[in-house]
Amino acid sequence: MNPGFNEKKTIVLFNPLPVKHPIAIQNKKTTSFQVPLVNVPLSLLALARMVRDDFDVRIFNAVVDSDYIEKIPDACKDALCLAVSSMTCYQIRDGINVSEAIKRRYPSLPVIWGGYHPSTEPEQTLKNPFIDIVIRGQGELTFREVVEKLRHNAQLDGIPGISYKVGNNIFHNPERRFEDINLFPRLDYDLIDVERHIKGYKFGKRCLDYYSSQGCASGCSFCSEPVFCGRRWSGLVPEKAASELEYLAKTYDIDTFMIRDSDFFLNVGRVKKMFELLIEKDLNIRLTSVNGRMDQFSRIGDDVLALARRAGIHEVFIGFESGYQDALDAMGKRARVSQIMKCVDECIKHDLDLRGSFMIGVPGVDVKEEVRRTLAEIHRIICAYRDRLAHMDILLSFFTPYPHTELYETGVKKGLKPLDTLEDWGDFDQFDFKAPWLPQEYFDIVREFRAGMPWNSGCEFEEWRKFYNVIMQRIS
Ligand code: B12
Ligand code: SF4
Repeated sequence: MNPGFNEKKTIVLFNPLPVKHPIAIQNKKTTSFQVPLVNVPLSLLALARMVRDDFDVRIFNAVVDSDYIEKIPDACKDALCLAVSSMTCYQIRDGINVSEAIKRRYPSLPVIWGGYHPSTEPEQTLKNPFIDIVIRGQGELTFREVVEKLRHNAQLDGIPGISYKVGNNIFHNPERRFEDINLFPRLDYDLIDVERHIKGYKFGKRCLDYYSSQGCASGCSFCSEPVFCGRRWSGLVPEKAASELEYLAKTYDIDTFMIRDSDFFLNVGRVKKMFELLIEKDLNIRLTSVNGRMDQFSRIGDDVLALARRAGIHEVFIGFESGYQDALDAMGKRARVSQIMKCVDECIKHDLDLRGSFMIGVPGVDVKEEVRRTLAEIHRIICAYRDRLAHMDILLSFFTPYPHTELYETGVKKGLKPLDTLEDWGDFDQFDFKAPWLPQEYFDIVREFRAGMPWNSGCEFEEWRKFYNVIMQRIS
């Protein structure tokens, strides 16, 4: 039965499962081992806020809705569209499976994809027979316009920021301007079952995801962010961010927020004001995983960091990436190895926990030096935190290619097999990607080193020191 004139059409939004790896699923952790897999589907909430007044929005998040395979087809009956969000990971495979099931059952239901992967690979994405429309980049305004057109059965030409298929022909409309996120309404967390999205994290029991800015102004050559947002960035004004945090903390009894920005500290004036407001509000909340760039963080200044700590910032997340300057340069980090310990010293001085990430296997650099110096740098950080190991952790991963990044192209020249289809990307296991230029011996050493790090193995500092010396002897 078709909905009546005044009845709202249903829009089904789906966030597929990010990881398939058995360890991750078992522990409900991501590949980083420390970060819980349960995440608020912020991407979908960002879209939902634009359409919820006029449509009946149904959100499925695979990490919490374990029955999504059965429930989504029922929700799609008489719906206006199915919209899927995907990063470059197992989400693609899971998203394809669900899109296929829906298309087989409702062949005329439009299936829309958005997020980092489709945005950076729209053509390949649309070659998949079960996907009709790709929304590229920031989704809010584009999604709103697309569903309006679908509701009125109108043509999609003229909507900036989309790629779409008519028969076998793929069309790419011009790019859409990256909007100021202050123009959008606040996220409606009540569209999801918030209780099921609250996780324990570090010292907090009720941790919720939140973001206060979108995009990143840097141009690191391994990262999708510059391809996705063209180095643009937009941040909520401090008053808005502080009042949203206050609202969420009070409404859902939240003690910790996991901050999902890509470049939180970019505008120092903004964060200073936000910290002052949070101090004034005295919310007794912790902000964790707050992302900072090492070049900027190492120079940000004691006054800002002291304010940050008073405002509730308990942990910063810094992408150090490498202890080898050649690798940092190849990654376009615009940072110096010496800034790593500067950041560490700042964190210790201001009682900020540290979560740092490093990667091994950058194409085009001397592998032995890369491994040796990076492991040594990690050891240096561990030594600095030796009496307070619970206050730091390091995510050590392997270089993984992402579509249309500079280092993907370098990788292909160095023997990486090109990933030519959406399915190739979806089935590409990034859990521990061993690049063809990374010798097995070093790959194994890095994995052993990672498993032996104190927070992964449970060892004490002295034990760690001995283990580290043995590993380093094998490299020199
Ligand atoms: C939270 C998060 C996660 C969560 C899962 C999030 C989820 N969707 O379920 C976890 C921690 C599981 C995760 C995992 C990974 N992540 Co992650 N993650 C993030 C993070 C920090 C925030 C995402 C977010 O919610 N942003 C806020 C929302 C509002 O923004 P958005 O997602 O971009 O959505 C907007 C648009 O993209 C678009 N949009 C998005 N979806 C859709 C869908 C439709 C239909 C439409 C129309 C529009 C649309 O509209 C939205 C509003 O403007 C981002 C960085 C960032 N700041 O975005 C990285 C990021 C997305 N992750 C990234 C990566 C690489 C990963 C990993 C693959 C890393 C790895 N190798 O381990 C893993 C994958 C799984 C694994 N192996 O563990 C990359 C993405 C690169 C890429 N090409 O996909 C990012 C950009 C970080 C980075 N700079 O490298 N991640
Ligand atoms: S690695 Fe971090 S700083 Fe560099 S472009 Fe990506 S999000 Fe921005």
